[in-house]
Amino acid sequence: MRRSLIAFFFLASLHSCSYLHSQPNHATNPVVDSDGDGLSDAVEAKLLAMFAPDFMVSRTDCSIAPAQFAPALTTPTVIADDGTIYGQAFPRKHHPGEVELHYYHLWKQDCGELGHALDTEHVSALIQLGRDATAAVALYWYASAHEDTICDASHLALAETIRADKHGPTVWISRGKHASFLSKDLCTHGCGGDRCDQMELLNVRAIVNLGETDAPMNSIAWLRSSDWPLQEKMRRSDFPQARLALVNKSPQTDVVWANPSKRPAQAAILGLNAGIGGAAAGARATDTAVVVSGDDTGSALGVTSSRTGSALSKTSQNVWKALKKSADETGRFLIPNLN
Ligand SMILES: [Ca+2]
Repeated sequence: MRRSLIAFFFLASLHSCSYLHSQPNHATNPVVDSDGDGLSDAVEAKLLAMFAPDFMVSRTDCSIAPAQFAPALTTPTVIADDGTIYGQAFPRKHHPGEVELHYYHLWKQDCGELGHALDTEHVSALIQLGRDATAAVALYWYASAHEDTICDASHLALAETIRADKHGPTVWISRGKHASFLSKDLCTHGCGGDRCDQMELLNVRAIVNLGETDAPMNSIAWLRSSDWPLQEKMRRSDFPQARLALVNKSPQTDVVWANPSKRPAQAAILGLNAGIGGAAAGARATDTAVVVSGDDTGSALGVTSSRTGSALSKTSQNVWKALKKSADETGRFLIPNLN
């Protein structure tokens, strides 16, 4: 699938003479930039195909697969649970030559604890452009997991660390909750309820470019719907400088938490007094989510402390139940917007 997509978009991009251009849609400019962000449609398509992750999903997921939504409707409406991935590509502000790619897996429903209709999840990459499309490399990868909640276990790493600088990484999507993980082992180290079992490679039907929120592509009318937080996720960078600094100051083997400040609160919920943040990292700083082993394990990452991870896994099974119990007793949810 990936090879056929790459071949298609490579041919399409042959007509593009540059990545960035200053006069989009000018009558004399043959390069089309439908969403007006300065990056041609052909280059956006090529980059999205080139770095498309391999998504691992559970064959027992009650929502089946990332869904395709009816483009012309302003309310997100599922056509089919058919493995559609939606992409976004835009230049990184104030960093010429860098592009951010977002890969959204959008689901009919979150069917884990505290489930809800629709589920808006994604992973993203920061790309360094080269002199031509084939020379582009990924610098960092980010995976969202319960983003914007107290259970936020989102994380990021150098692309080289997870061996995904020339192509996409393997991404593990937890069953029912659809949190994204750059390591299968990390799946159970979030904030409860995440399981990555009975996994299989998602057969991606297509990668559909969303464009930008003010200039959708492919006739999509639901980008700004208030039924889900997609607009918010599309409008922000996943790679602010402070977050990249967390990676850059850590050992090159480490995957780090994107929001380490939330880990103490999660530890309290889990009843773990001693730093959930270092769950898989032994004595490493609490910024570290997992340490990639030095042996040749490919994209199946190893961890340095399976003993600690196992203990946390058992504990986390009760987290969603505890949160729900709290909500039942206090009349309000501790986490207002579960992703
Ligand atoms: Ca764009």
